[in-house]
Amino acid sequence: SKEDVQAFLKKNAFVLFTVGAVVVGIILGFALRPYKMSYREVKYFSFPGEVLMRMLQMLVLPLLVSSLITGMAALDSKASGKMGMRAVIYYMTTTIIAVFIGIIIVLIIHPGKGSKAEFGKQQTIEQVSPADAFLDLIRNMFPPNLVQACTQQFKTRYGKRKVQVTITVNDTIFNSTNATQEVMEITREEVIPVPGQVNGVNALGLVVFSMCFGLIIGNMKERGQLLRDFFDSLNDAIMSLVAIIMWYAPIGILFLIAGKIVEMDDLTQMGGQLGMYTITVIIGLMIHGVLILPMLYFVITRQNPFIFIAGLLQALVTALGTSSSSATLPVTFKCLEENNKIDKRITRFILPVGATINMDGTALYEALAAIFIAQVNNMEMNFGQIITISITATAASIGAAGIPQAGLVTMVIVLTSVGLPTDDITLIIAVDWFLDRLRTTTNVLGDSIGAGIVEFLSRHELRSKDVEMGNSVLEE
Ligand code: DAS
Repeated sequence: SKEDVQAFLKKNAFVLFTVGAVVVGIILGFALRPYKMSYREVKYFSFPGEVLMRMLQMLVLPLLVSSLITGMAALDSKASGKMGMRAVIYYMTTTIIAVFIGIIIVLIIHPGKGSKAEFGKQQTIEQVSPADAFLDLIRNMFPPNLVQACTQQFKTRYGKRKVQVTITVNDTIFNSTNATQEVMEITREEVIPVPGQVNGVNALGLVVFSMCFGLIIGNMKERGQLLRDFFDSLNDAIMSLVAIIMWYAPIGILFLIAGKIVEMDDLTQMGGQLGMYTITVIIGLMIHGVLILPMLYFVITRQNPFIFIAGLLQALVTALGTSSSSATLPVTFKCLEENNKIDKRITRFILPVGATINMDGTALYEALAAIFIAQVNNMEMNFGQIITISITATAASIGAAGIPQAGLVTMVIVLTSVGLPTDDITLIIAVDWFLDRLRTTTNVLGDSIGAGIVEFLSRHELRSKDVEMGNSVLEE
């Protein structure tokens, strides 16, 4: 019928616009590069993109809280416990697979061959001890002030900054025949507080709180009804806002991508190690996103994974444009619920957690990058060190916030744990903006396929819950 056709066009117009936006953005970006815009001009030019980022981020907080609370409240504790277990097993398995792919690929391709090239801007990066970073992860889970948790993430308090003092001794008095200069280097390390970086929402803290809160009001019988209705209706309202913003998304994505291409560093330094590194990361992410995850989806659900992924296209493109899985969260919800018909009880419960802690792309990237830095420094990593890297890369991906280039910050933990020079992160900064977009896309893909798999595995609980709800409706 006419309505069907209209609905079809409307749905696909979205996808067409969004994919078109990426293409036009890339072309426009390269076309404008010769004009060498100033920093200010680039900022003006990419302003429509900045507005999209802000609109999406604006929704993250109410969406995350309301969806998790309603999601948890809609399930009884036994069902949510089972689903939670499945989700955690999925998250852990896929993250560990991702880490191993990263390690194997970087060992095989060995992009760090040759002598160390100087690409990055030199910059001293704070060192953070893995133990402190781990404690901070736990601290972030329990924000002492919920209002503050909505505005900032707790950042590692203690870091070691190397203070280097170089003293030159002119040794002429004692050794007149050999009037050389002796250079003595005294290096001391002291523990100093690293200034906290304000990072947007402390999603992890809000996730923990909302899950507990949702579980409680779900068990409160009639006394909880008011709260359940409140958050349910809040969630619906926010999702309607998402629908409006999605019409603007292609324009924003176009300018985000074009602006980034205009301002990126020259690609001349991309030859050699850095170029090989970029290719290695792309191959690793492709293996995980195009091969492993779809295969896993197929093996478990026996359904075509690529049809599932086609439904996600808009979310994936938004991830590519924003390089933030939190900012993409609203779009991920829309795609999964509307295109892929995933049960709302699953998406509400699984997606906010996934966007916060499940980052396959980031985990793969951090392990790969750490070994690349070792290769560049001609350091052989032994088996124990590789295991350490896989553990810390997993932890670092859990701790990374779903915001642009968060993975670069948490990489300090991975490097420190095996004694690699943290300053060498600067070697890969030049390409990180680009690789960040790709790993964010992989992160969003991992979360979404997880929702599909957990829904499939939980169909019994969902069905019996439906029956139970149906019964209660009859009784009313
Ligand atoms: N860009 C991040 C994300 O939102 C994570 C990262 O920097 O790796 O998924």
